[in-house]
Amino acid sequence: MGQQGKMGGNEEHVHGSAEDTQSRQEPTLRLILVGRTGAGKSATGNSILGKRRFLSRLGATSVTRACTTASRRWDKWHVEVVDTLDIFSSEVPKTDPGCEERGRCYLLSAPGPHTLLLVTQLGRFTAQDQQAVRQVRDMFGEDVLKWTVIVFTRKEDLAGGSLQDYVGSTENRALRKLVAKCGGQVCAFDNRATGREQEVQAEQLLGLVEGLVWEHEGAHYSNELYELAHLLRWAGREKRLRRVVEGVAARMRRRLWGAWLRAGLWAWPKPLWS
Ligand SMILES: Nc1nc2c(ncn2[C@@H]2O[C@H](COP(=O)(O)OP(=O)(O)O)[C@@H](O)[C@H]2O)c(=O)[nH]1
Ligand SMILES: [Mg+2]
Repeated sequence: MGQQGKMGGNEEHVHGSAEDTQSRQEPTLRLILVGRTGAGKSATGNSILGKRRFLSRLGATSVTRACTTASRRWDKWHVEVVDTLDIFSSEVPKTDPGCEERGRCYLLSAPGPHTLLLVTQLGRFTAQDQQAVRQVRDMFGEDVLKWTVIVFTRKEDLAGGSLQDYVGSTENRALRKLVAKCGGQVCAFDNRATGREQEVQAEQLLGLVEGLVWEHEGAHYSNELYELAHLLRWAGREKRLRRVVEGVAARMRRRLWGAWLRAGLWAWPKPLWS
């Protein structure tokens, strides 16, 4: 179950550039880019930051080699963005067999994200996207969707039309259900945009995120693994990572067993008592 944690950016970050924010006193917004490979996560991250910090490239394979963070200032906020690699596809047992990368993602976003940005391509919400959503829920918890904004890339395909109209009239049932679960929080990016147009898009999204923070009374998302990371904040780097990785692995095993059990019961030919 997800819980609410207190807002604040003073958590010690153990990996990557976020470590440097340990003594930061200014209010922080932590965002994680999630979604299928090729949806435009890294490109969206760059648009939010207004500079190329994440590697984004056309192609079926993920070009982000490890979860990384980069930051910017916006209004009074220090905004930290975590870009993720291929940890939300059906291939994840092969790409992250020991859950190390998922553990790193937890530590990079500790003590918990203010918003998850679920990136998908406009007009192409596919089975792979649905798989990514399942992985996100398995990794973080069911109610993380209350902390999620759906970001549609290739906004240019709207050709001036309204995103709300598109979302309201889509015949893709899975997408409609997801939008409802995310409380209707949607946003669109043309990641080819530059200059003022790029900044306006980023500000629209950050405004949405700020709205979510107020809605959650300043709380960021948290669960037992973020709490574990917080408890171990003074432990050594390796020990903290190892314990969180073990926690993620145990959580994923529990989810898998649950799914098998449910599938087994559905597949049962007739009631046991008949
Ligand atoms: N035309 C267009 N291409 C985009 C947009 N967003 C991403 N792309 C392209 O989609 C491809 C995959 O993007 P990338 O950021 O690497 O996806 P990731 O795997 O989710 O990180 C790249 O070639 C991007 O240039 C967009 O808004 N418009
Ligand atoms: Mg990427």
